[in-house]
Amino acid sequence: MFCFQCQESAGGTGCTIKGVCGKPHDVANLQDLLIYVLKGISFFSVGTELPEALDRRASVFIMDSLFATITNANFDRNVFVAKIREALALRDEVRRHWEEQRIGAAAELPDAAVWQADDEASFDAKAKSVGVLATADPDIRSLRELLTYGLKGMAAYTYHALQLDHSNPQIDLFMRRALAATLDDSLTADHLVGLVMEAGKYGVEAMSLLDEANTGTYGHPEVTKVNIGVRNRPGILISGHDLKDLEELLRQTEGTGVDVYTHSEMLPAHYYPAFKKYDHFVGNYGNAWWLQTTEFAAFNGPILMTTNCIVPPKASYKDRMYTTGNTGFPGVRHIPEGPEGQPKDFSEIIAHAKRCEPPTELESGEIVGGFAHHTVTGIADQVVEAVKTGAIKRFFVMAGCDGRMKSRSYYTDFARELPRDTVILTAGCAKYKYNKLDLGDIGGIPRVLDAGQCNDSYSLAVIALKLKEIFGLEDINDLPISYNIAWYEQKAVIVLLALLYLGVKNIHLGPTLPAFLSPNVAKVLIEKFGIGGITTVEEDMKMFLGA
Ligand code: SF4
Ligand code: SF3
Repeated sequence: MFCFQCQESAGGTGCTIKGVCGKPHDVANLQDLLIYVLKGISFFSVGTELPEALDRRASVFIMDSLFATITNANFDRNVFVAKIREALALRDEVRRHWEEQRIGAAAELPDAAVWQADDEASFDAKAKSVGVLATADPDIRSLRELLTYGLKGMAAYTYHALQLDHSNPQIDLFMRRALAATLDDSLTADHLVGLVMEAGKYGVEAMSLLDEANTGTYGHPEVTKVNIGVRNRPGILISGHDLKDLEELLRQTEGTGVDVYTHSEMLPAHYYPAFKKYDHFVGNYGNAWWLQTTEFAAFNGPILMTTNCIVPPKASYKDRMYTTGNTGFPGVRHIPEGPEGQPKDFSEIIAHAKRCEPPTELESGEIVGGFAHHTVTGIADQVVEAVKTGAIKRFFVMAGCDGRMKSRSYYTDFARELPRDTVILTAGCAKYKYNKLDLGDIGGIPRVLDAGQCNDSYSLAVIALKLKEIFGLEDINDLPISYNIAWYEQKAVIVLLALLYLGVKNIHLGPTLPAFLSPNVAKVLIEKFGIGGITTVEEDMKMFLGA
């Protein structure tokens, strides 16, 4: 195996024996093979008129499969074996239409378009040769992977939007075009840089689509105080990012005597008006994903993982853990999709909760959030006034991911050391590094404004664009906003590409720059966009504040 898609890749270069995330080598290879066959499907579908139902099936399959390979989502080899089989059948179905419509001489077909096998042993054998290292040129490899990881993040957004019946065929078509392009050896680095930038454009569209889906279905997030203590009844802990699963779980647990708590990236669900009506939706339990091994043990009740990030479970709670959607882990029970048009059935988890003790309290108090674009633009006058009077000197976008590395304590220290006339704009689980610090407020505006999940990073872009408009600025970079973003998995990659597409410069990424950036590709990003890493809190504070 060779995987370097996330920030925790071994040695800062790539995982080769087993993932630091716990992904076994055979699963890593099968994920590579699945992506390889997706490229084959894409090859035949670019420019081919497909019957509507097949076209839709291909789009959904591609987004679903890309999402399944995101870091910490699915560790189950059986899932990937089944998906590879389905991918091969779908590819050949698409191929038949391509053959019927093809005009001119037969071109040489790439191996991803023709390779065939049916048995697992052949899958495992082939999987070893189709991964990242199959591209020899380090810069082309770097750009192909940067593009692919951006697509994985984009697929996560479109997948969530689709759960709420929102889709955009243009985004789906771009995904196929981009995947097919990674098979084309005639494309130069410049071509691929162009596609990477285009991915940023479609990334903005995908985030906007999801924002529309979420706010259209559940209302605009509101400023909300979220309880972080517990009650004395059995509970279910729901983690990941899928709001549709949460909605269904809340409905099915109503009146059962079982409470529902959010964990990690599900925290922002409390900000939506649609979920406030449930009395048994108690609060948020614990912190960011990587602390789940202790927090899930203490929860005492069942845990439902709806998306990334799963840490290989400890025996102390493995039998209380459930996966659903695109997540999976061997030996952990999986809640399947409901029958056509019907909701998923969570009765097994609810019955399980009733047999469990209430959660052990980890902490008490409240945290505040709900500062998505609708809320912040609603108080824009107040914010603008605070900027004009100098009460707010600068905003710091500190969105993104949290992670295990000790070096991430930088973000807690950075938040703490920021001058009191600065405001942090955040989204994603990165917030857990500072959302329980008492950083105060500026004239009633909290110094940490949490817009929501990493999926809601779009809000931060909308806020920046709105401020640019109000201040009558030509360039988004003239705003008093600095970007000090923490990344871990591939949704952060598409957020980064989206920000670059919107013209944001001088973004700092940490705790380390991606291992998948070759020195030349990193150089382009540094020279063209001023991308940088982080150093020490002291040095970076001077750099950002020009002191
Ligand atoms: Fe390693 Fe990250 Fe890949 Fe897991 S996802 S195998 S930790 S690079
Ligand atoms: Fe976190 Fe996994 Fe990225 Fe959604 S839960 S931000 S890491």
